[in-house]
Amino acid sequence: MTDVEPNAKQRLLRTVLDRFAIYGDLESAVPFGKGHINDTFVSTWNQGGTRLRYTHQRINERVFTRPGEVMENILRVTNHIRGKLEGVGDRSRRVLTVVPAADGKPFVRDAEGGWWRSYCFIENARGGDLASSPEEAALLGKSVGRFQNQLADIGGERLFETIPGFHNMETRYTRFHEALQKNGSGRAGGCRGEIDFLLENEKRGGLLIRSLWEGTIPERICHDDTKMNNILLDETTGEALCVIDLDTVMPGTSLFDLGDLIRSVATRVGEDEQDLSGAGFDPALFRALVEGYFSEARSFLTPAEYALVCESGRSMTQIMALRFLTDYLEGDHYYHIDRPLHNLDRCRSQIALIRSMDSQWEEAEKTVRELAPAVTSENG
Ligand code: ADP
Ligand code: GN1
Ligand code: MG
Repeated sequence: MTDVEPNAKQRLLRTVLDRFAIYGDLESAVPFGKGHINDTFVSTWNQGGTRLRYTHQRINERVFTRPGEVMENILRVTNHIRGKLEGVGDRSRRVLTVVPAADGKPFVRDAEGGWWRSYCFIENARGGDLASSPEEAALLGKSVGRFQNQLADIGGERLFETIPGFHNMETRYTRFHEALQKNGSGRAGGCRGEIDFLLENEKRGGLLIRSLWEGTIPERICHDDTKMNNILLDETTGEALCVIDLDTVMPGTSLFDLGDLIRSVATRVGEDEQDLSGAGFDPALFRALVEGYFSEARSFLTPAEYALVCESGRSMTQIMALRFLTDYLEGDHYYHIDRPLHNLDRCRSQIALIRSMDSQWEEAEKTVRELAPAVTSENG
C-alpha cells in the first residue's frame, strides 16, 4: 500500500478482505513473508470454531501493469495443475488456490484502484533462502521440473507475457546503460568494480536469450522466478510441496527456471549476505539440484537445453546482478530494501557467485554430462 498511515492501511485492508468470498469472523490480518514485489498479508478467520488462514496480496502495479492478465494466467495455470493432481489428498497444499471475490471475480479493486487477490494459506510449510543439504536441493530441482512438466500440455491461447522482456538481457543492459549515463542517484562512482564486471560480461550474458530467439532452444511455459524462497517445503517431511509466486508464469525457456534455481540453491550464501567471505558456488548442491530437476524434466529436455545448463546458472545470476545494480543506480525504486546499500550488496553477492562458478566451470560441465540422460530422438 502507498504512503498511508498504519490505521488507514488496516482499514483499507479490512474493507478489501470483506469483499472476498471468505466466511466466518476475521480475527487478524498482518503483513507476511519476504517477497520483494507485492504487499503480502496473512489473515486468520474463525469459521464455525475452526481457525483458517488466507494469504492476500496487493499486486504491485508498477511491476505488473496489467494485473487482470496476471490473474487470468494464474487461474489457467492453477486450474491446469489442479487437474493433474486429481485424487492427491492434500492437493490444496500442492497448488495455489485462488479465493474469488464475492462477485465471483478473481480479484478485488480497492478504493485507490489497487488490485488484490487471495489464496488459501498453505499451512505447515516454509520457504527458505539457502538449501540445507543436497537432499533438499534435489527436492527443489524436482519440484520445478515437475512444475514445468505439469504445464507442458496446457494448450489454448499463449499465456500473457505479464512483464514483457522480463529475462531479456539485451533490454536489461539498455536500461543499465541509461542508468549509468544519467547517474541520477550519484552512486555510480562508488561501484566502479561492479559496473566494470557487468560491462565486461555483457556479450556472454545474452547467450541464453539469443538461443531462444534463434530457436536453438524451444519456447516453453516457465515460472520465471524460481528462487528458493518461492518454493514451499513441508515443515514436517521437508518435501518440496508447492511452487508459489505465479505472477511471472509465461512463455520463456526452461533454462530461465533452472538457471534461477542454480543461482539461489547451488550457493553457499544468500543474495542478501553482506559478508561474502564464505560466498561461492557449491558443486555438491549443484549436482543434487540438477539431478533432481532432470529426473522430472528428462521427458522433454533437448540436447541444446542440456548443453546450456551451466550457462543458464551464470546468465540468471548475471541478470540479477545487473537488475540489482540498475535499481541501486536508479535510486532503489524496484526491489523492497531494508538498508541503503541493500541492492548494491545483492549485486555483490551475485558477482561473487559468478566468479566462483567460473573457477569451477569444467567440473560443473562434467557433472551435467554425467547426469544428462542419453537424449531420445523425440526430444532432439
Ligand atoms: P512476492 O511476489 O512479493 O515475492 P510471493 O507471492 O512470493 O510475493 O509471496 C511472499 C511470501 O508470502 C512467500 O515467500 C511466502 O512465504 C508467502 N506466501 C505467499 N503465498 C502463500 C500461501 N498461499 N501460503 C503460504 N505462504 C504464502
Ligand atoms: C523478485 O518477487 P520475488 O521477491 O519472489 C523478482 C525476481 C528476482 C528476485 C530476487 C517480478 O522476486 O525476478 O529474481 O526478486 N521478481 C520480479 O530476489 O521482479
Ligand atoms: Mg516471491
